[in-house]
Amino acid sequence: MTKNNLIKILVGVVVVLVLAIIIMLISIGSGSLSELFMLIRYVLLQQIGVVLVLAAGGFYIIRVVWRLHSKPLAIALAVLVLGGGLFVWGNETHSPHFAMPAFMHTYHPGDHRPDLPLSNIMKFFAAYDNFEKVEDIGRDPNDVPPPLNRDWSETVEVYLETKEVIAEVAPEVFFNYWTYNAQVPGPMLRVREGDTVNVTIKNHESSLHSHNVDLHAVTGPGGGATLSRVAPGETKGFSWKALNPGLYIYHCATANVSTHNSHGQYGLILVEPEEGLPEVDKEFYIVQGELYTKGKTGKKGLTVFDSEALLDGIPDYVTFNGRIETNGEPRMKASVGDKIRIYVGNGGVNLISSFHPIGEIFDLVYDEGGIGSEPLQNIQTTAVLPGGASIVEFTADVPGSIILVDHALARMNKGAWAIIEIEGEAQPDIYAPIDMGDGVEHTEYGGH
Ligand SMILES: [Cu+2]
Repeated sequence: MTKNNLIKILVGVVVVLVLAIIIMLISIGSGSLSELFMLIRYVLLQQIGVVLVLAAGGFYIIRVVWRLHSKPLAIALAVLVLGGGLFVWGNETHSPHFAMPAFMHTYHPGDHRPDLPLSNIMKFFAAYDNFEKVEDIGRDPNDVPPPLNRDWSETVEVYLETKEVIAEVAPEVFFNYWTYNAQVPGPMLRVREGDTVNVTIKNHESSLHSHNVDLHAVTGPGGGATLSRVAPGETKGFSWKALNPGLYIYHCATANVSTHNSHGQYGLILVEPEEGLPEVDKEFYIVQGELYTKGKTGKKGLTVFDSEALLDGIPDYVTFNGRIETNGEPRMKASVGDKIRIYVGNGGVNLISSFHPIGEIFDLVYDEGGIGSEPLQNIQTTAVLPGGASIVEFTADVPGSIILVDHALARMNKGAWAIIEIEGEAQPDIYAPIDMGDGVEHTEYGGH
């Protein structure tokens, strides 16, 4: 084989690859071609890079053997490649079906693996035009239903639509979220102890997967999951009675459960006690969640779900309400003197949240969302367990920003924070700089 022939082969491989990509993009539809190219250009560049490296490596080996006319060297190289291949192959567990990633084995009940079959990835690109592109996936933390203020039981209708959408985790970082009602978390639900709740769940026609709902407030098998599994386009309903007051997570419980949850399928339901909760000035709704994506945190374009990172419990993003809070206008606002209540949940699936308000103290914590127990008082940080919740309350005493965080603080870098802006008069008897007489205003108190 001459040098020219090898170069021709190399060029041929690249041309075929580029043509295949162009044909794939055209088959998806010209309307979304540029948008899709923008989303997957980093992945394409990476794949082209891999092909170039393999082709150049092959060229190098053949060239060396060709030049030296040495049979023993050719045999040694072949043995090296074969031995290396066996070493890698022998140390991996092997996929029972053709899936991404290929080398993974797990023990989920029913043998439902957390990864996605390669055929689903093909289906995803073929159905790309059908997915709703959601402008803002992060549910507004102000989106809290008002207190019920009634002393009788009712039948409450709840409507959930499961929908797979595309939205930004952070600027220019896109993810294929699976949602309830096209936002993360799903809507906050509010019923009263003793109410009968009729849940209607519809799976949008554009979904590629079945979904369902398991509400931790439900007394009954699967928390509703056994009665609510819906295939794409299907609608089902079930009825349950709210026996226990408290704040509860709901989430998708379709196998593989951890895969569905870590695509964004979770929310909170508050079952008010018969007598209601004490009145406050502001109520907010926050659910912490984790996203597992291929590549490093902040990799731009369409990021693909990473089931190995899920099993290892190392998310690339830890979010308060589905996406990274931008550095723009804070979405939560209150005034000095306001009594604030936050309904906090943890959609998981792996991390325990150490929920903490920087620059405040929780006056009350309904630990683990347990209404009926005596609330804890004067708490700095409270644990919010995966599949668990907490109700925290405090009075905003001074103006300024309160940053809510998961105090496992490395997670702030992955997005686990949100700001409540407190407006109002300064309260120097509570918090003030000290005049050191040097004309410099000393405002650096350090830490929190
Ligand atoms: Cu689901």
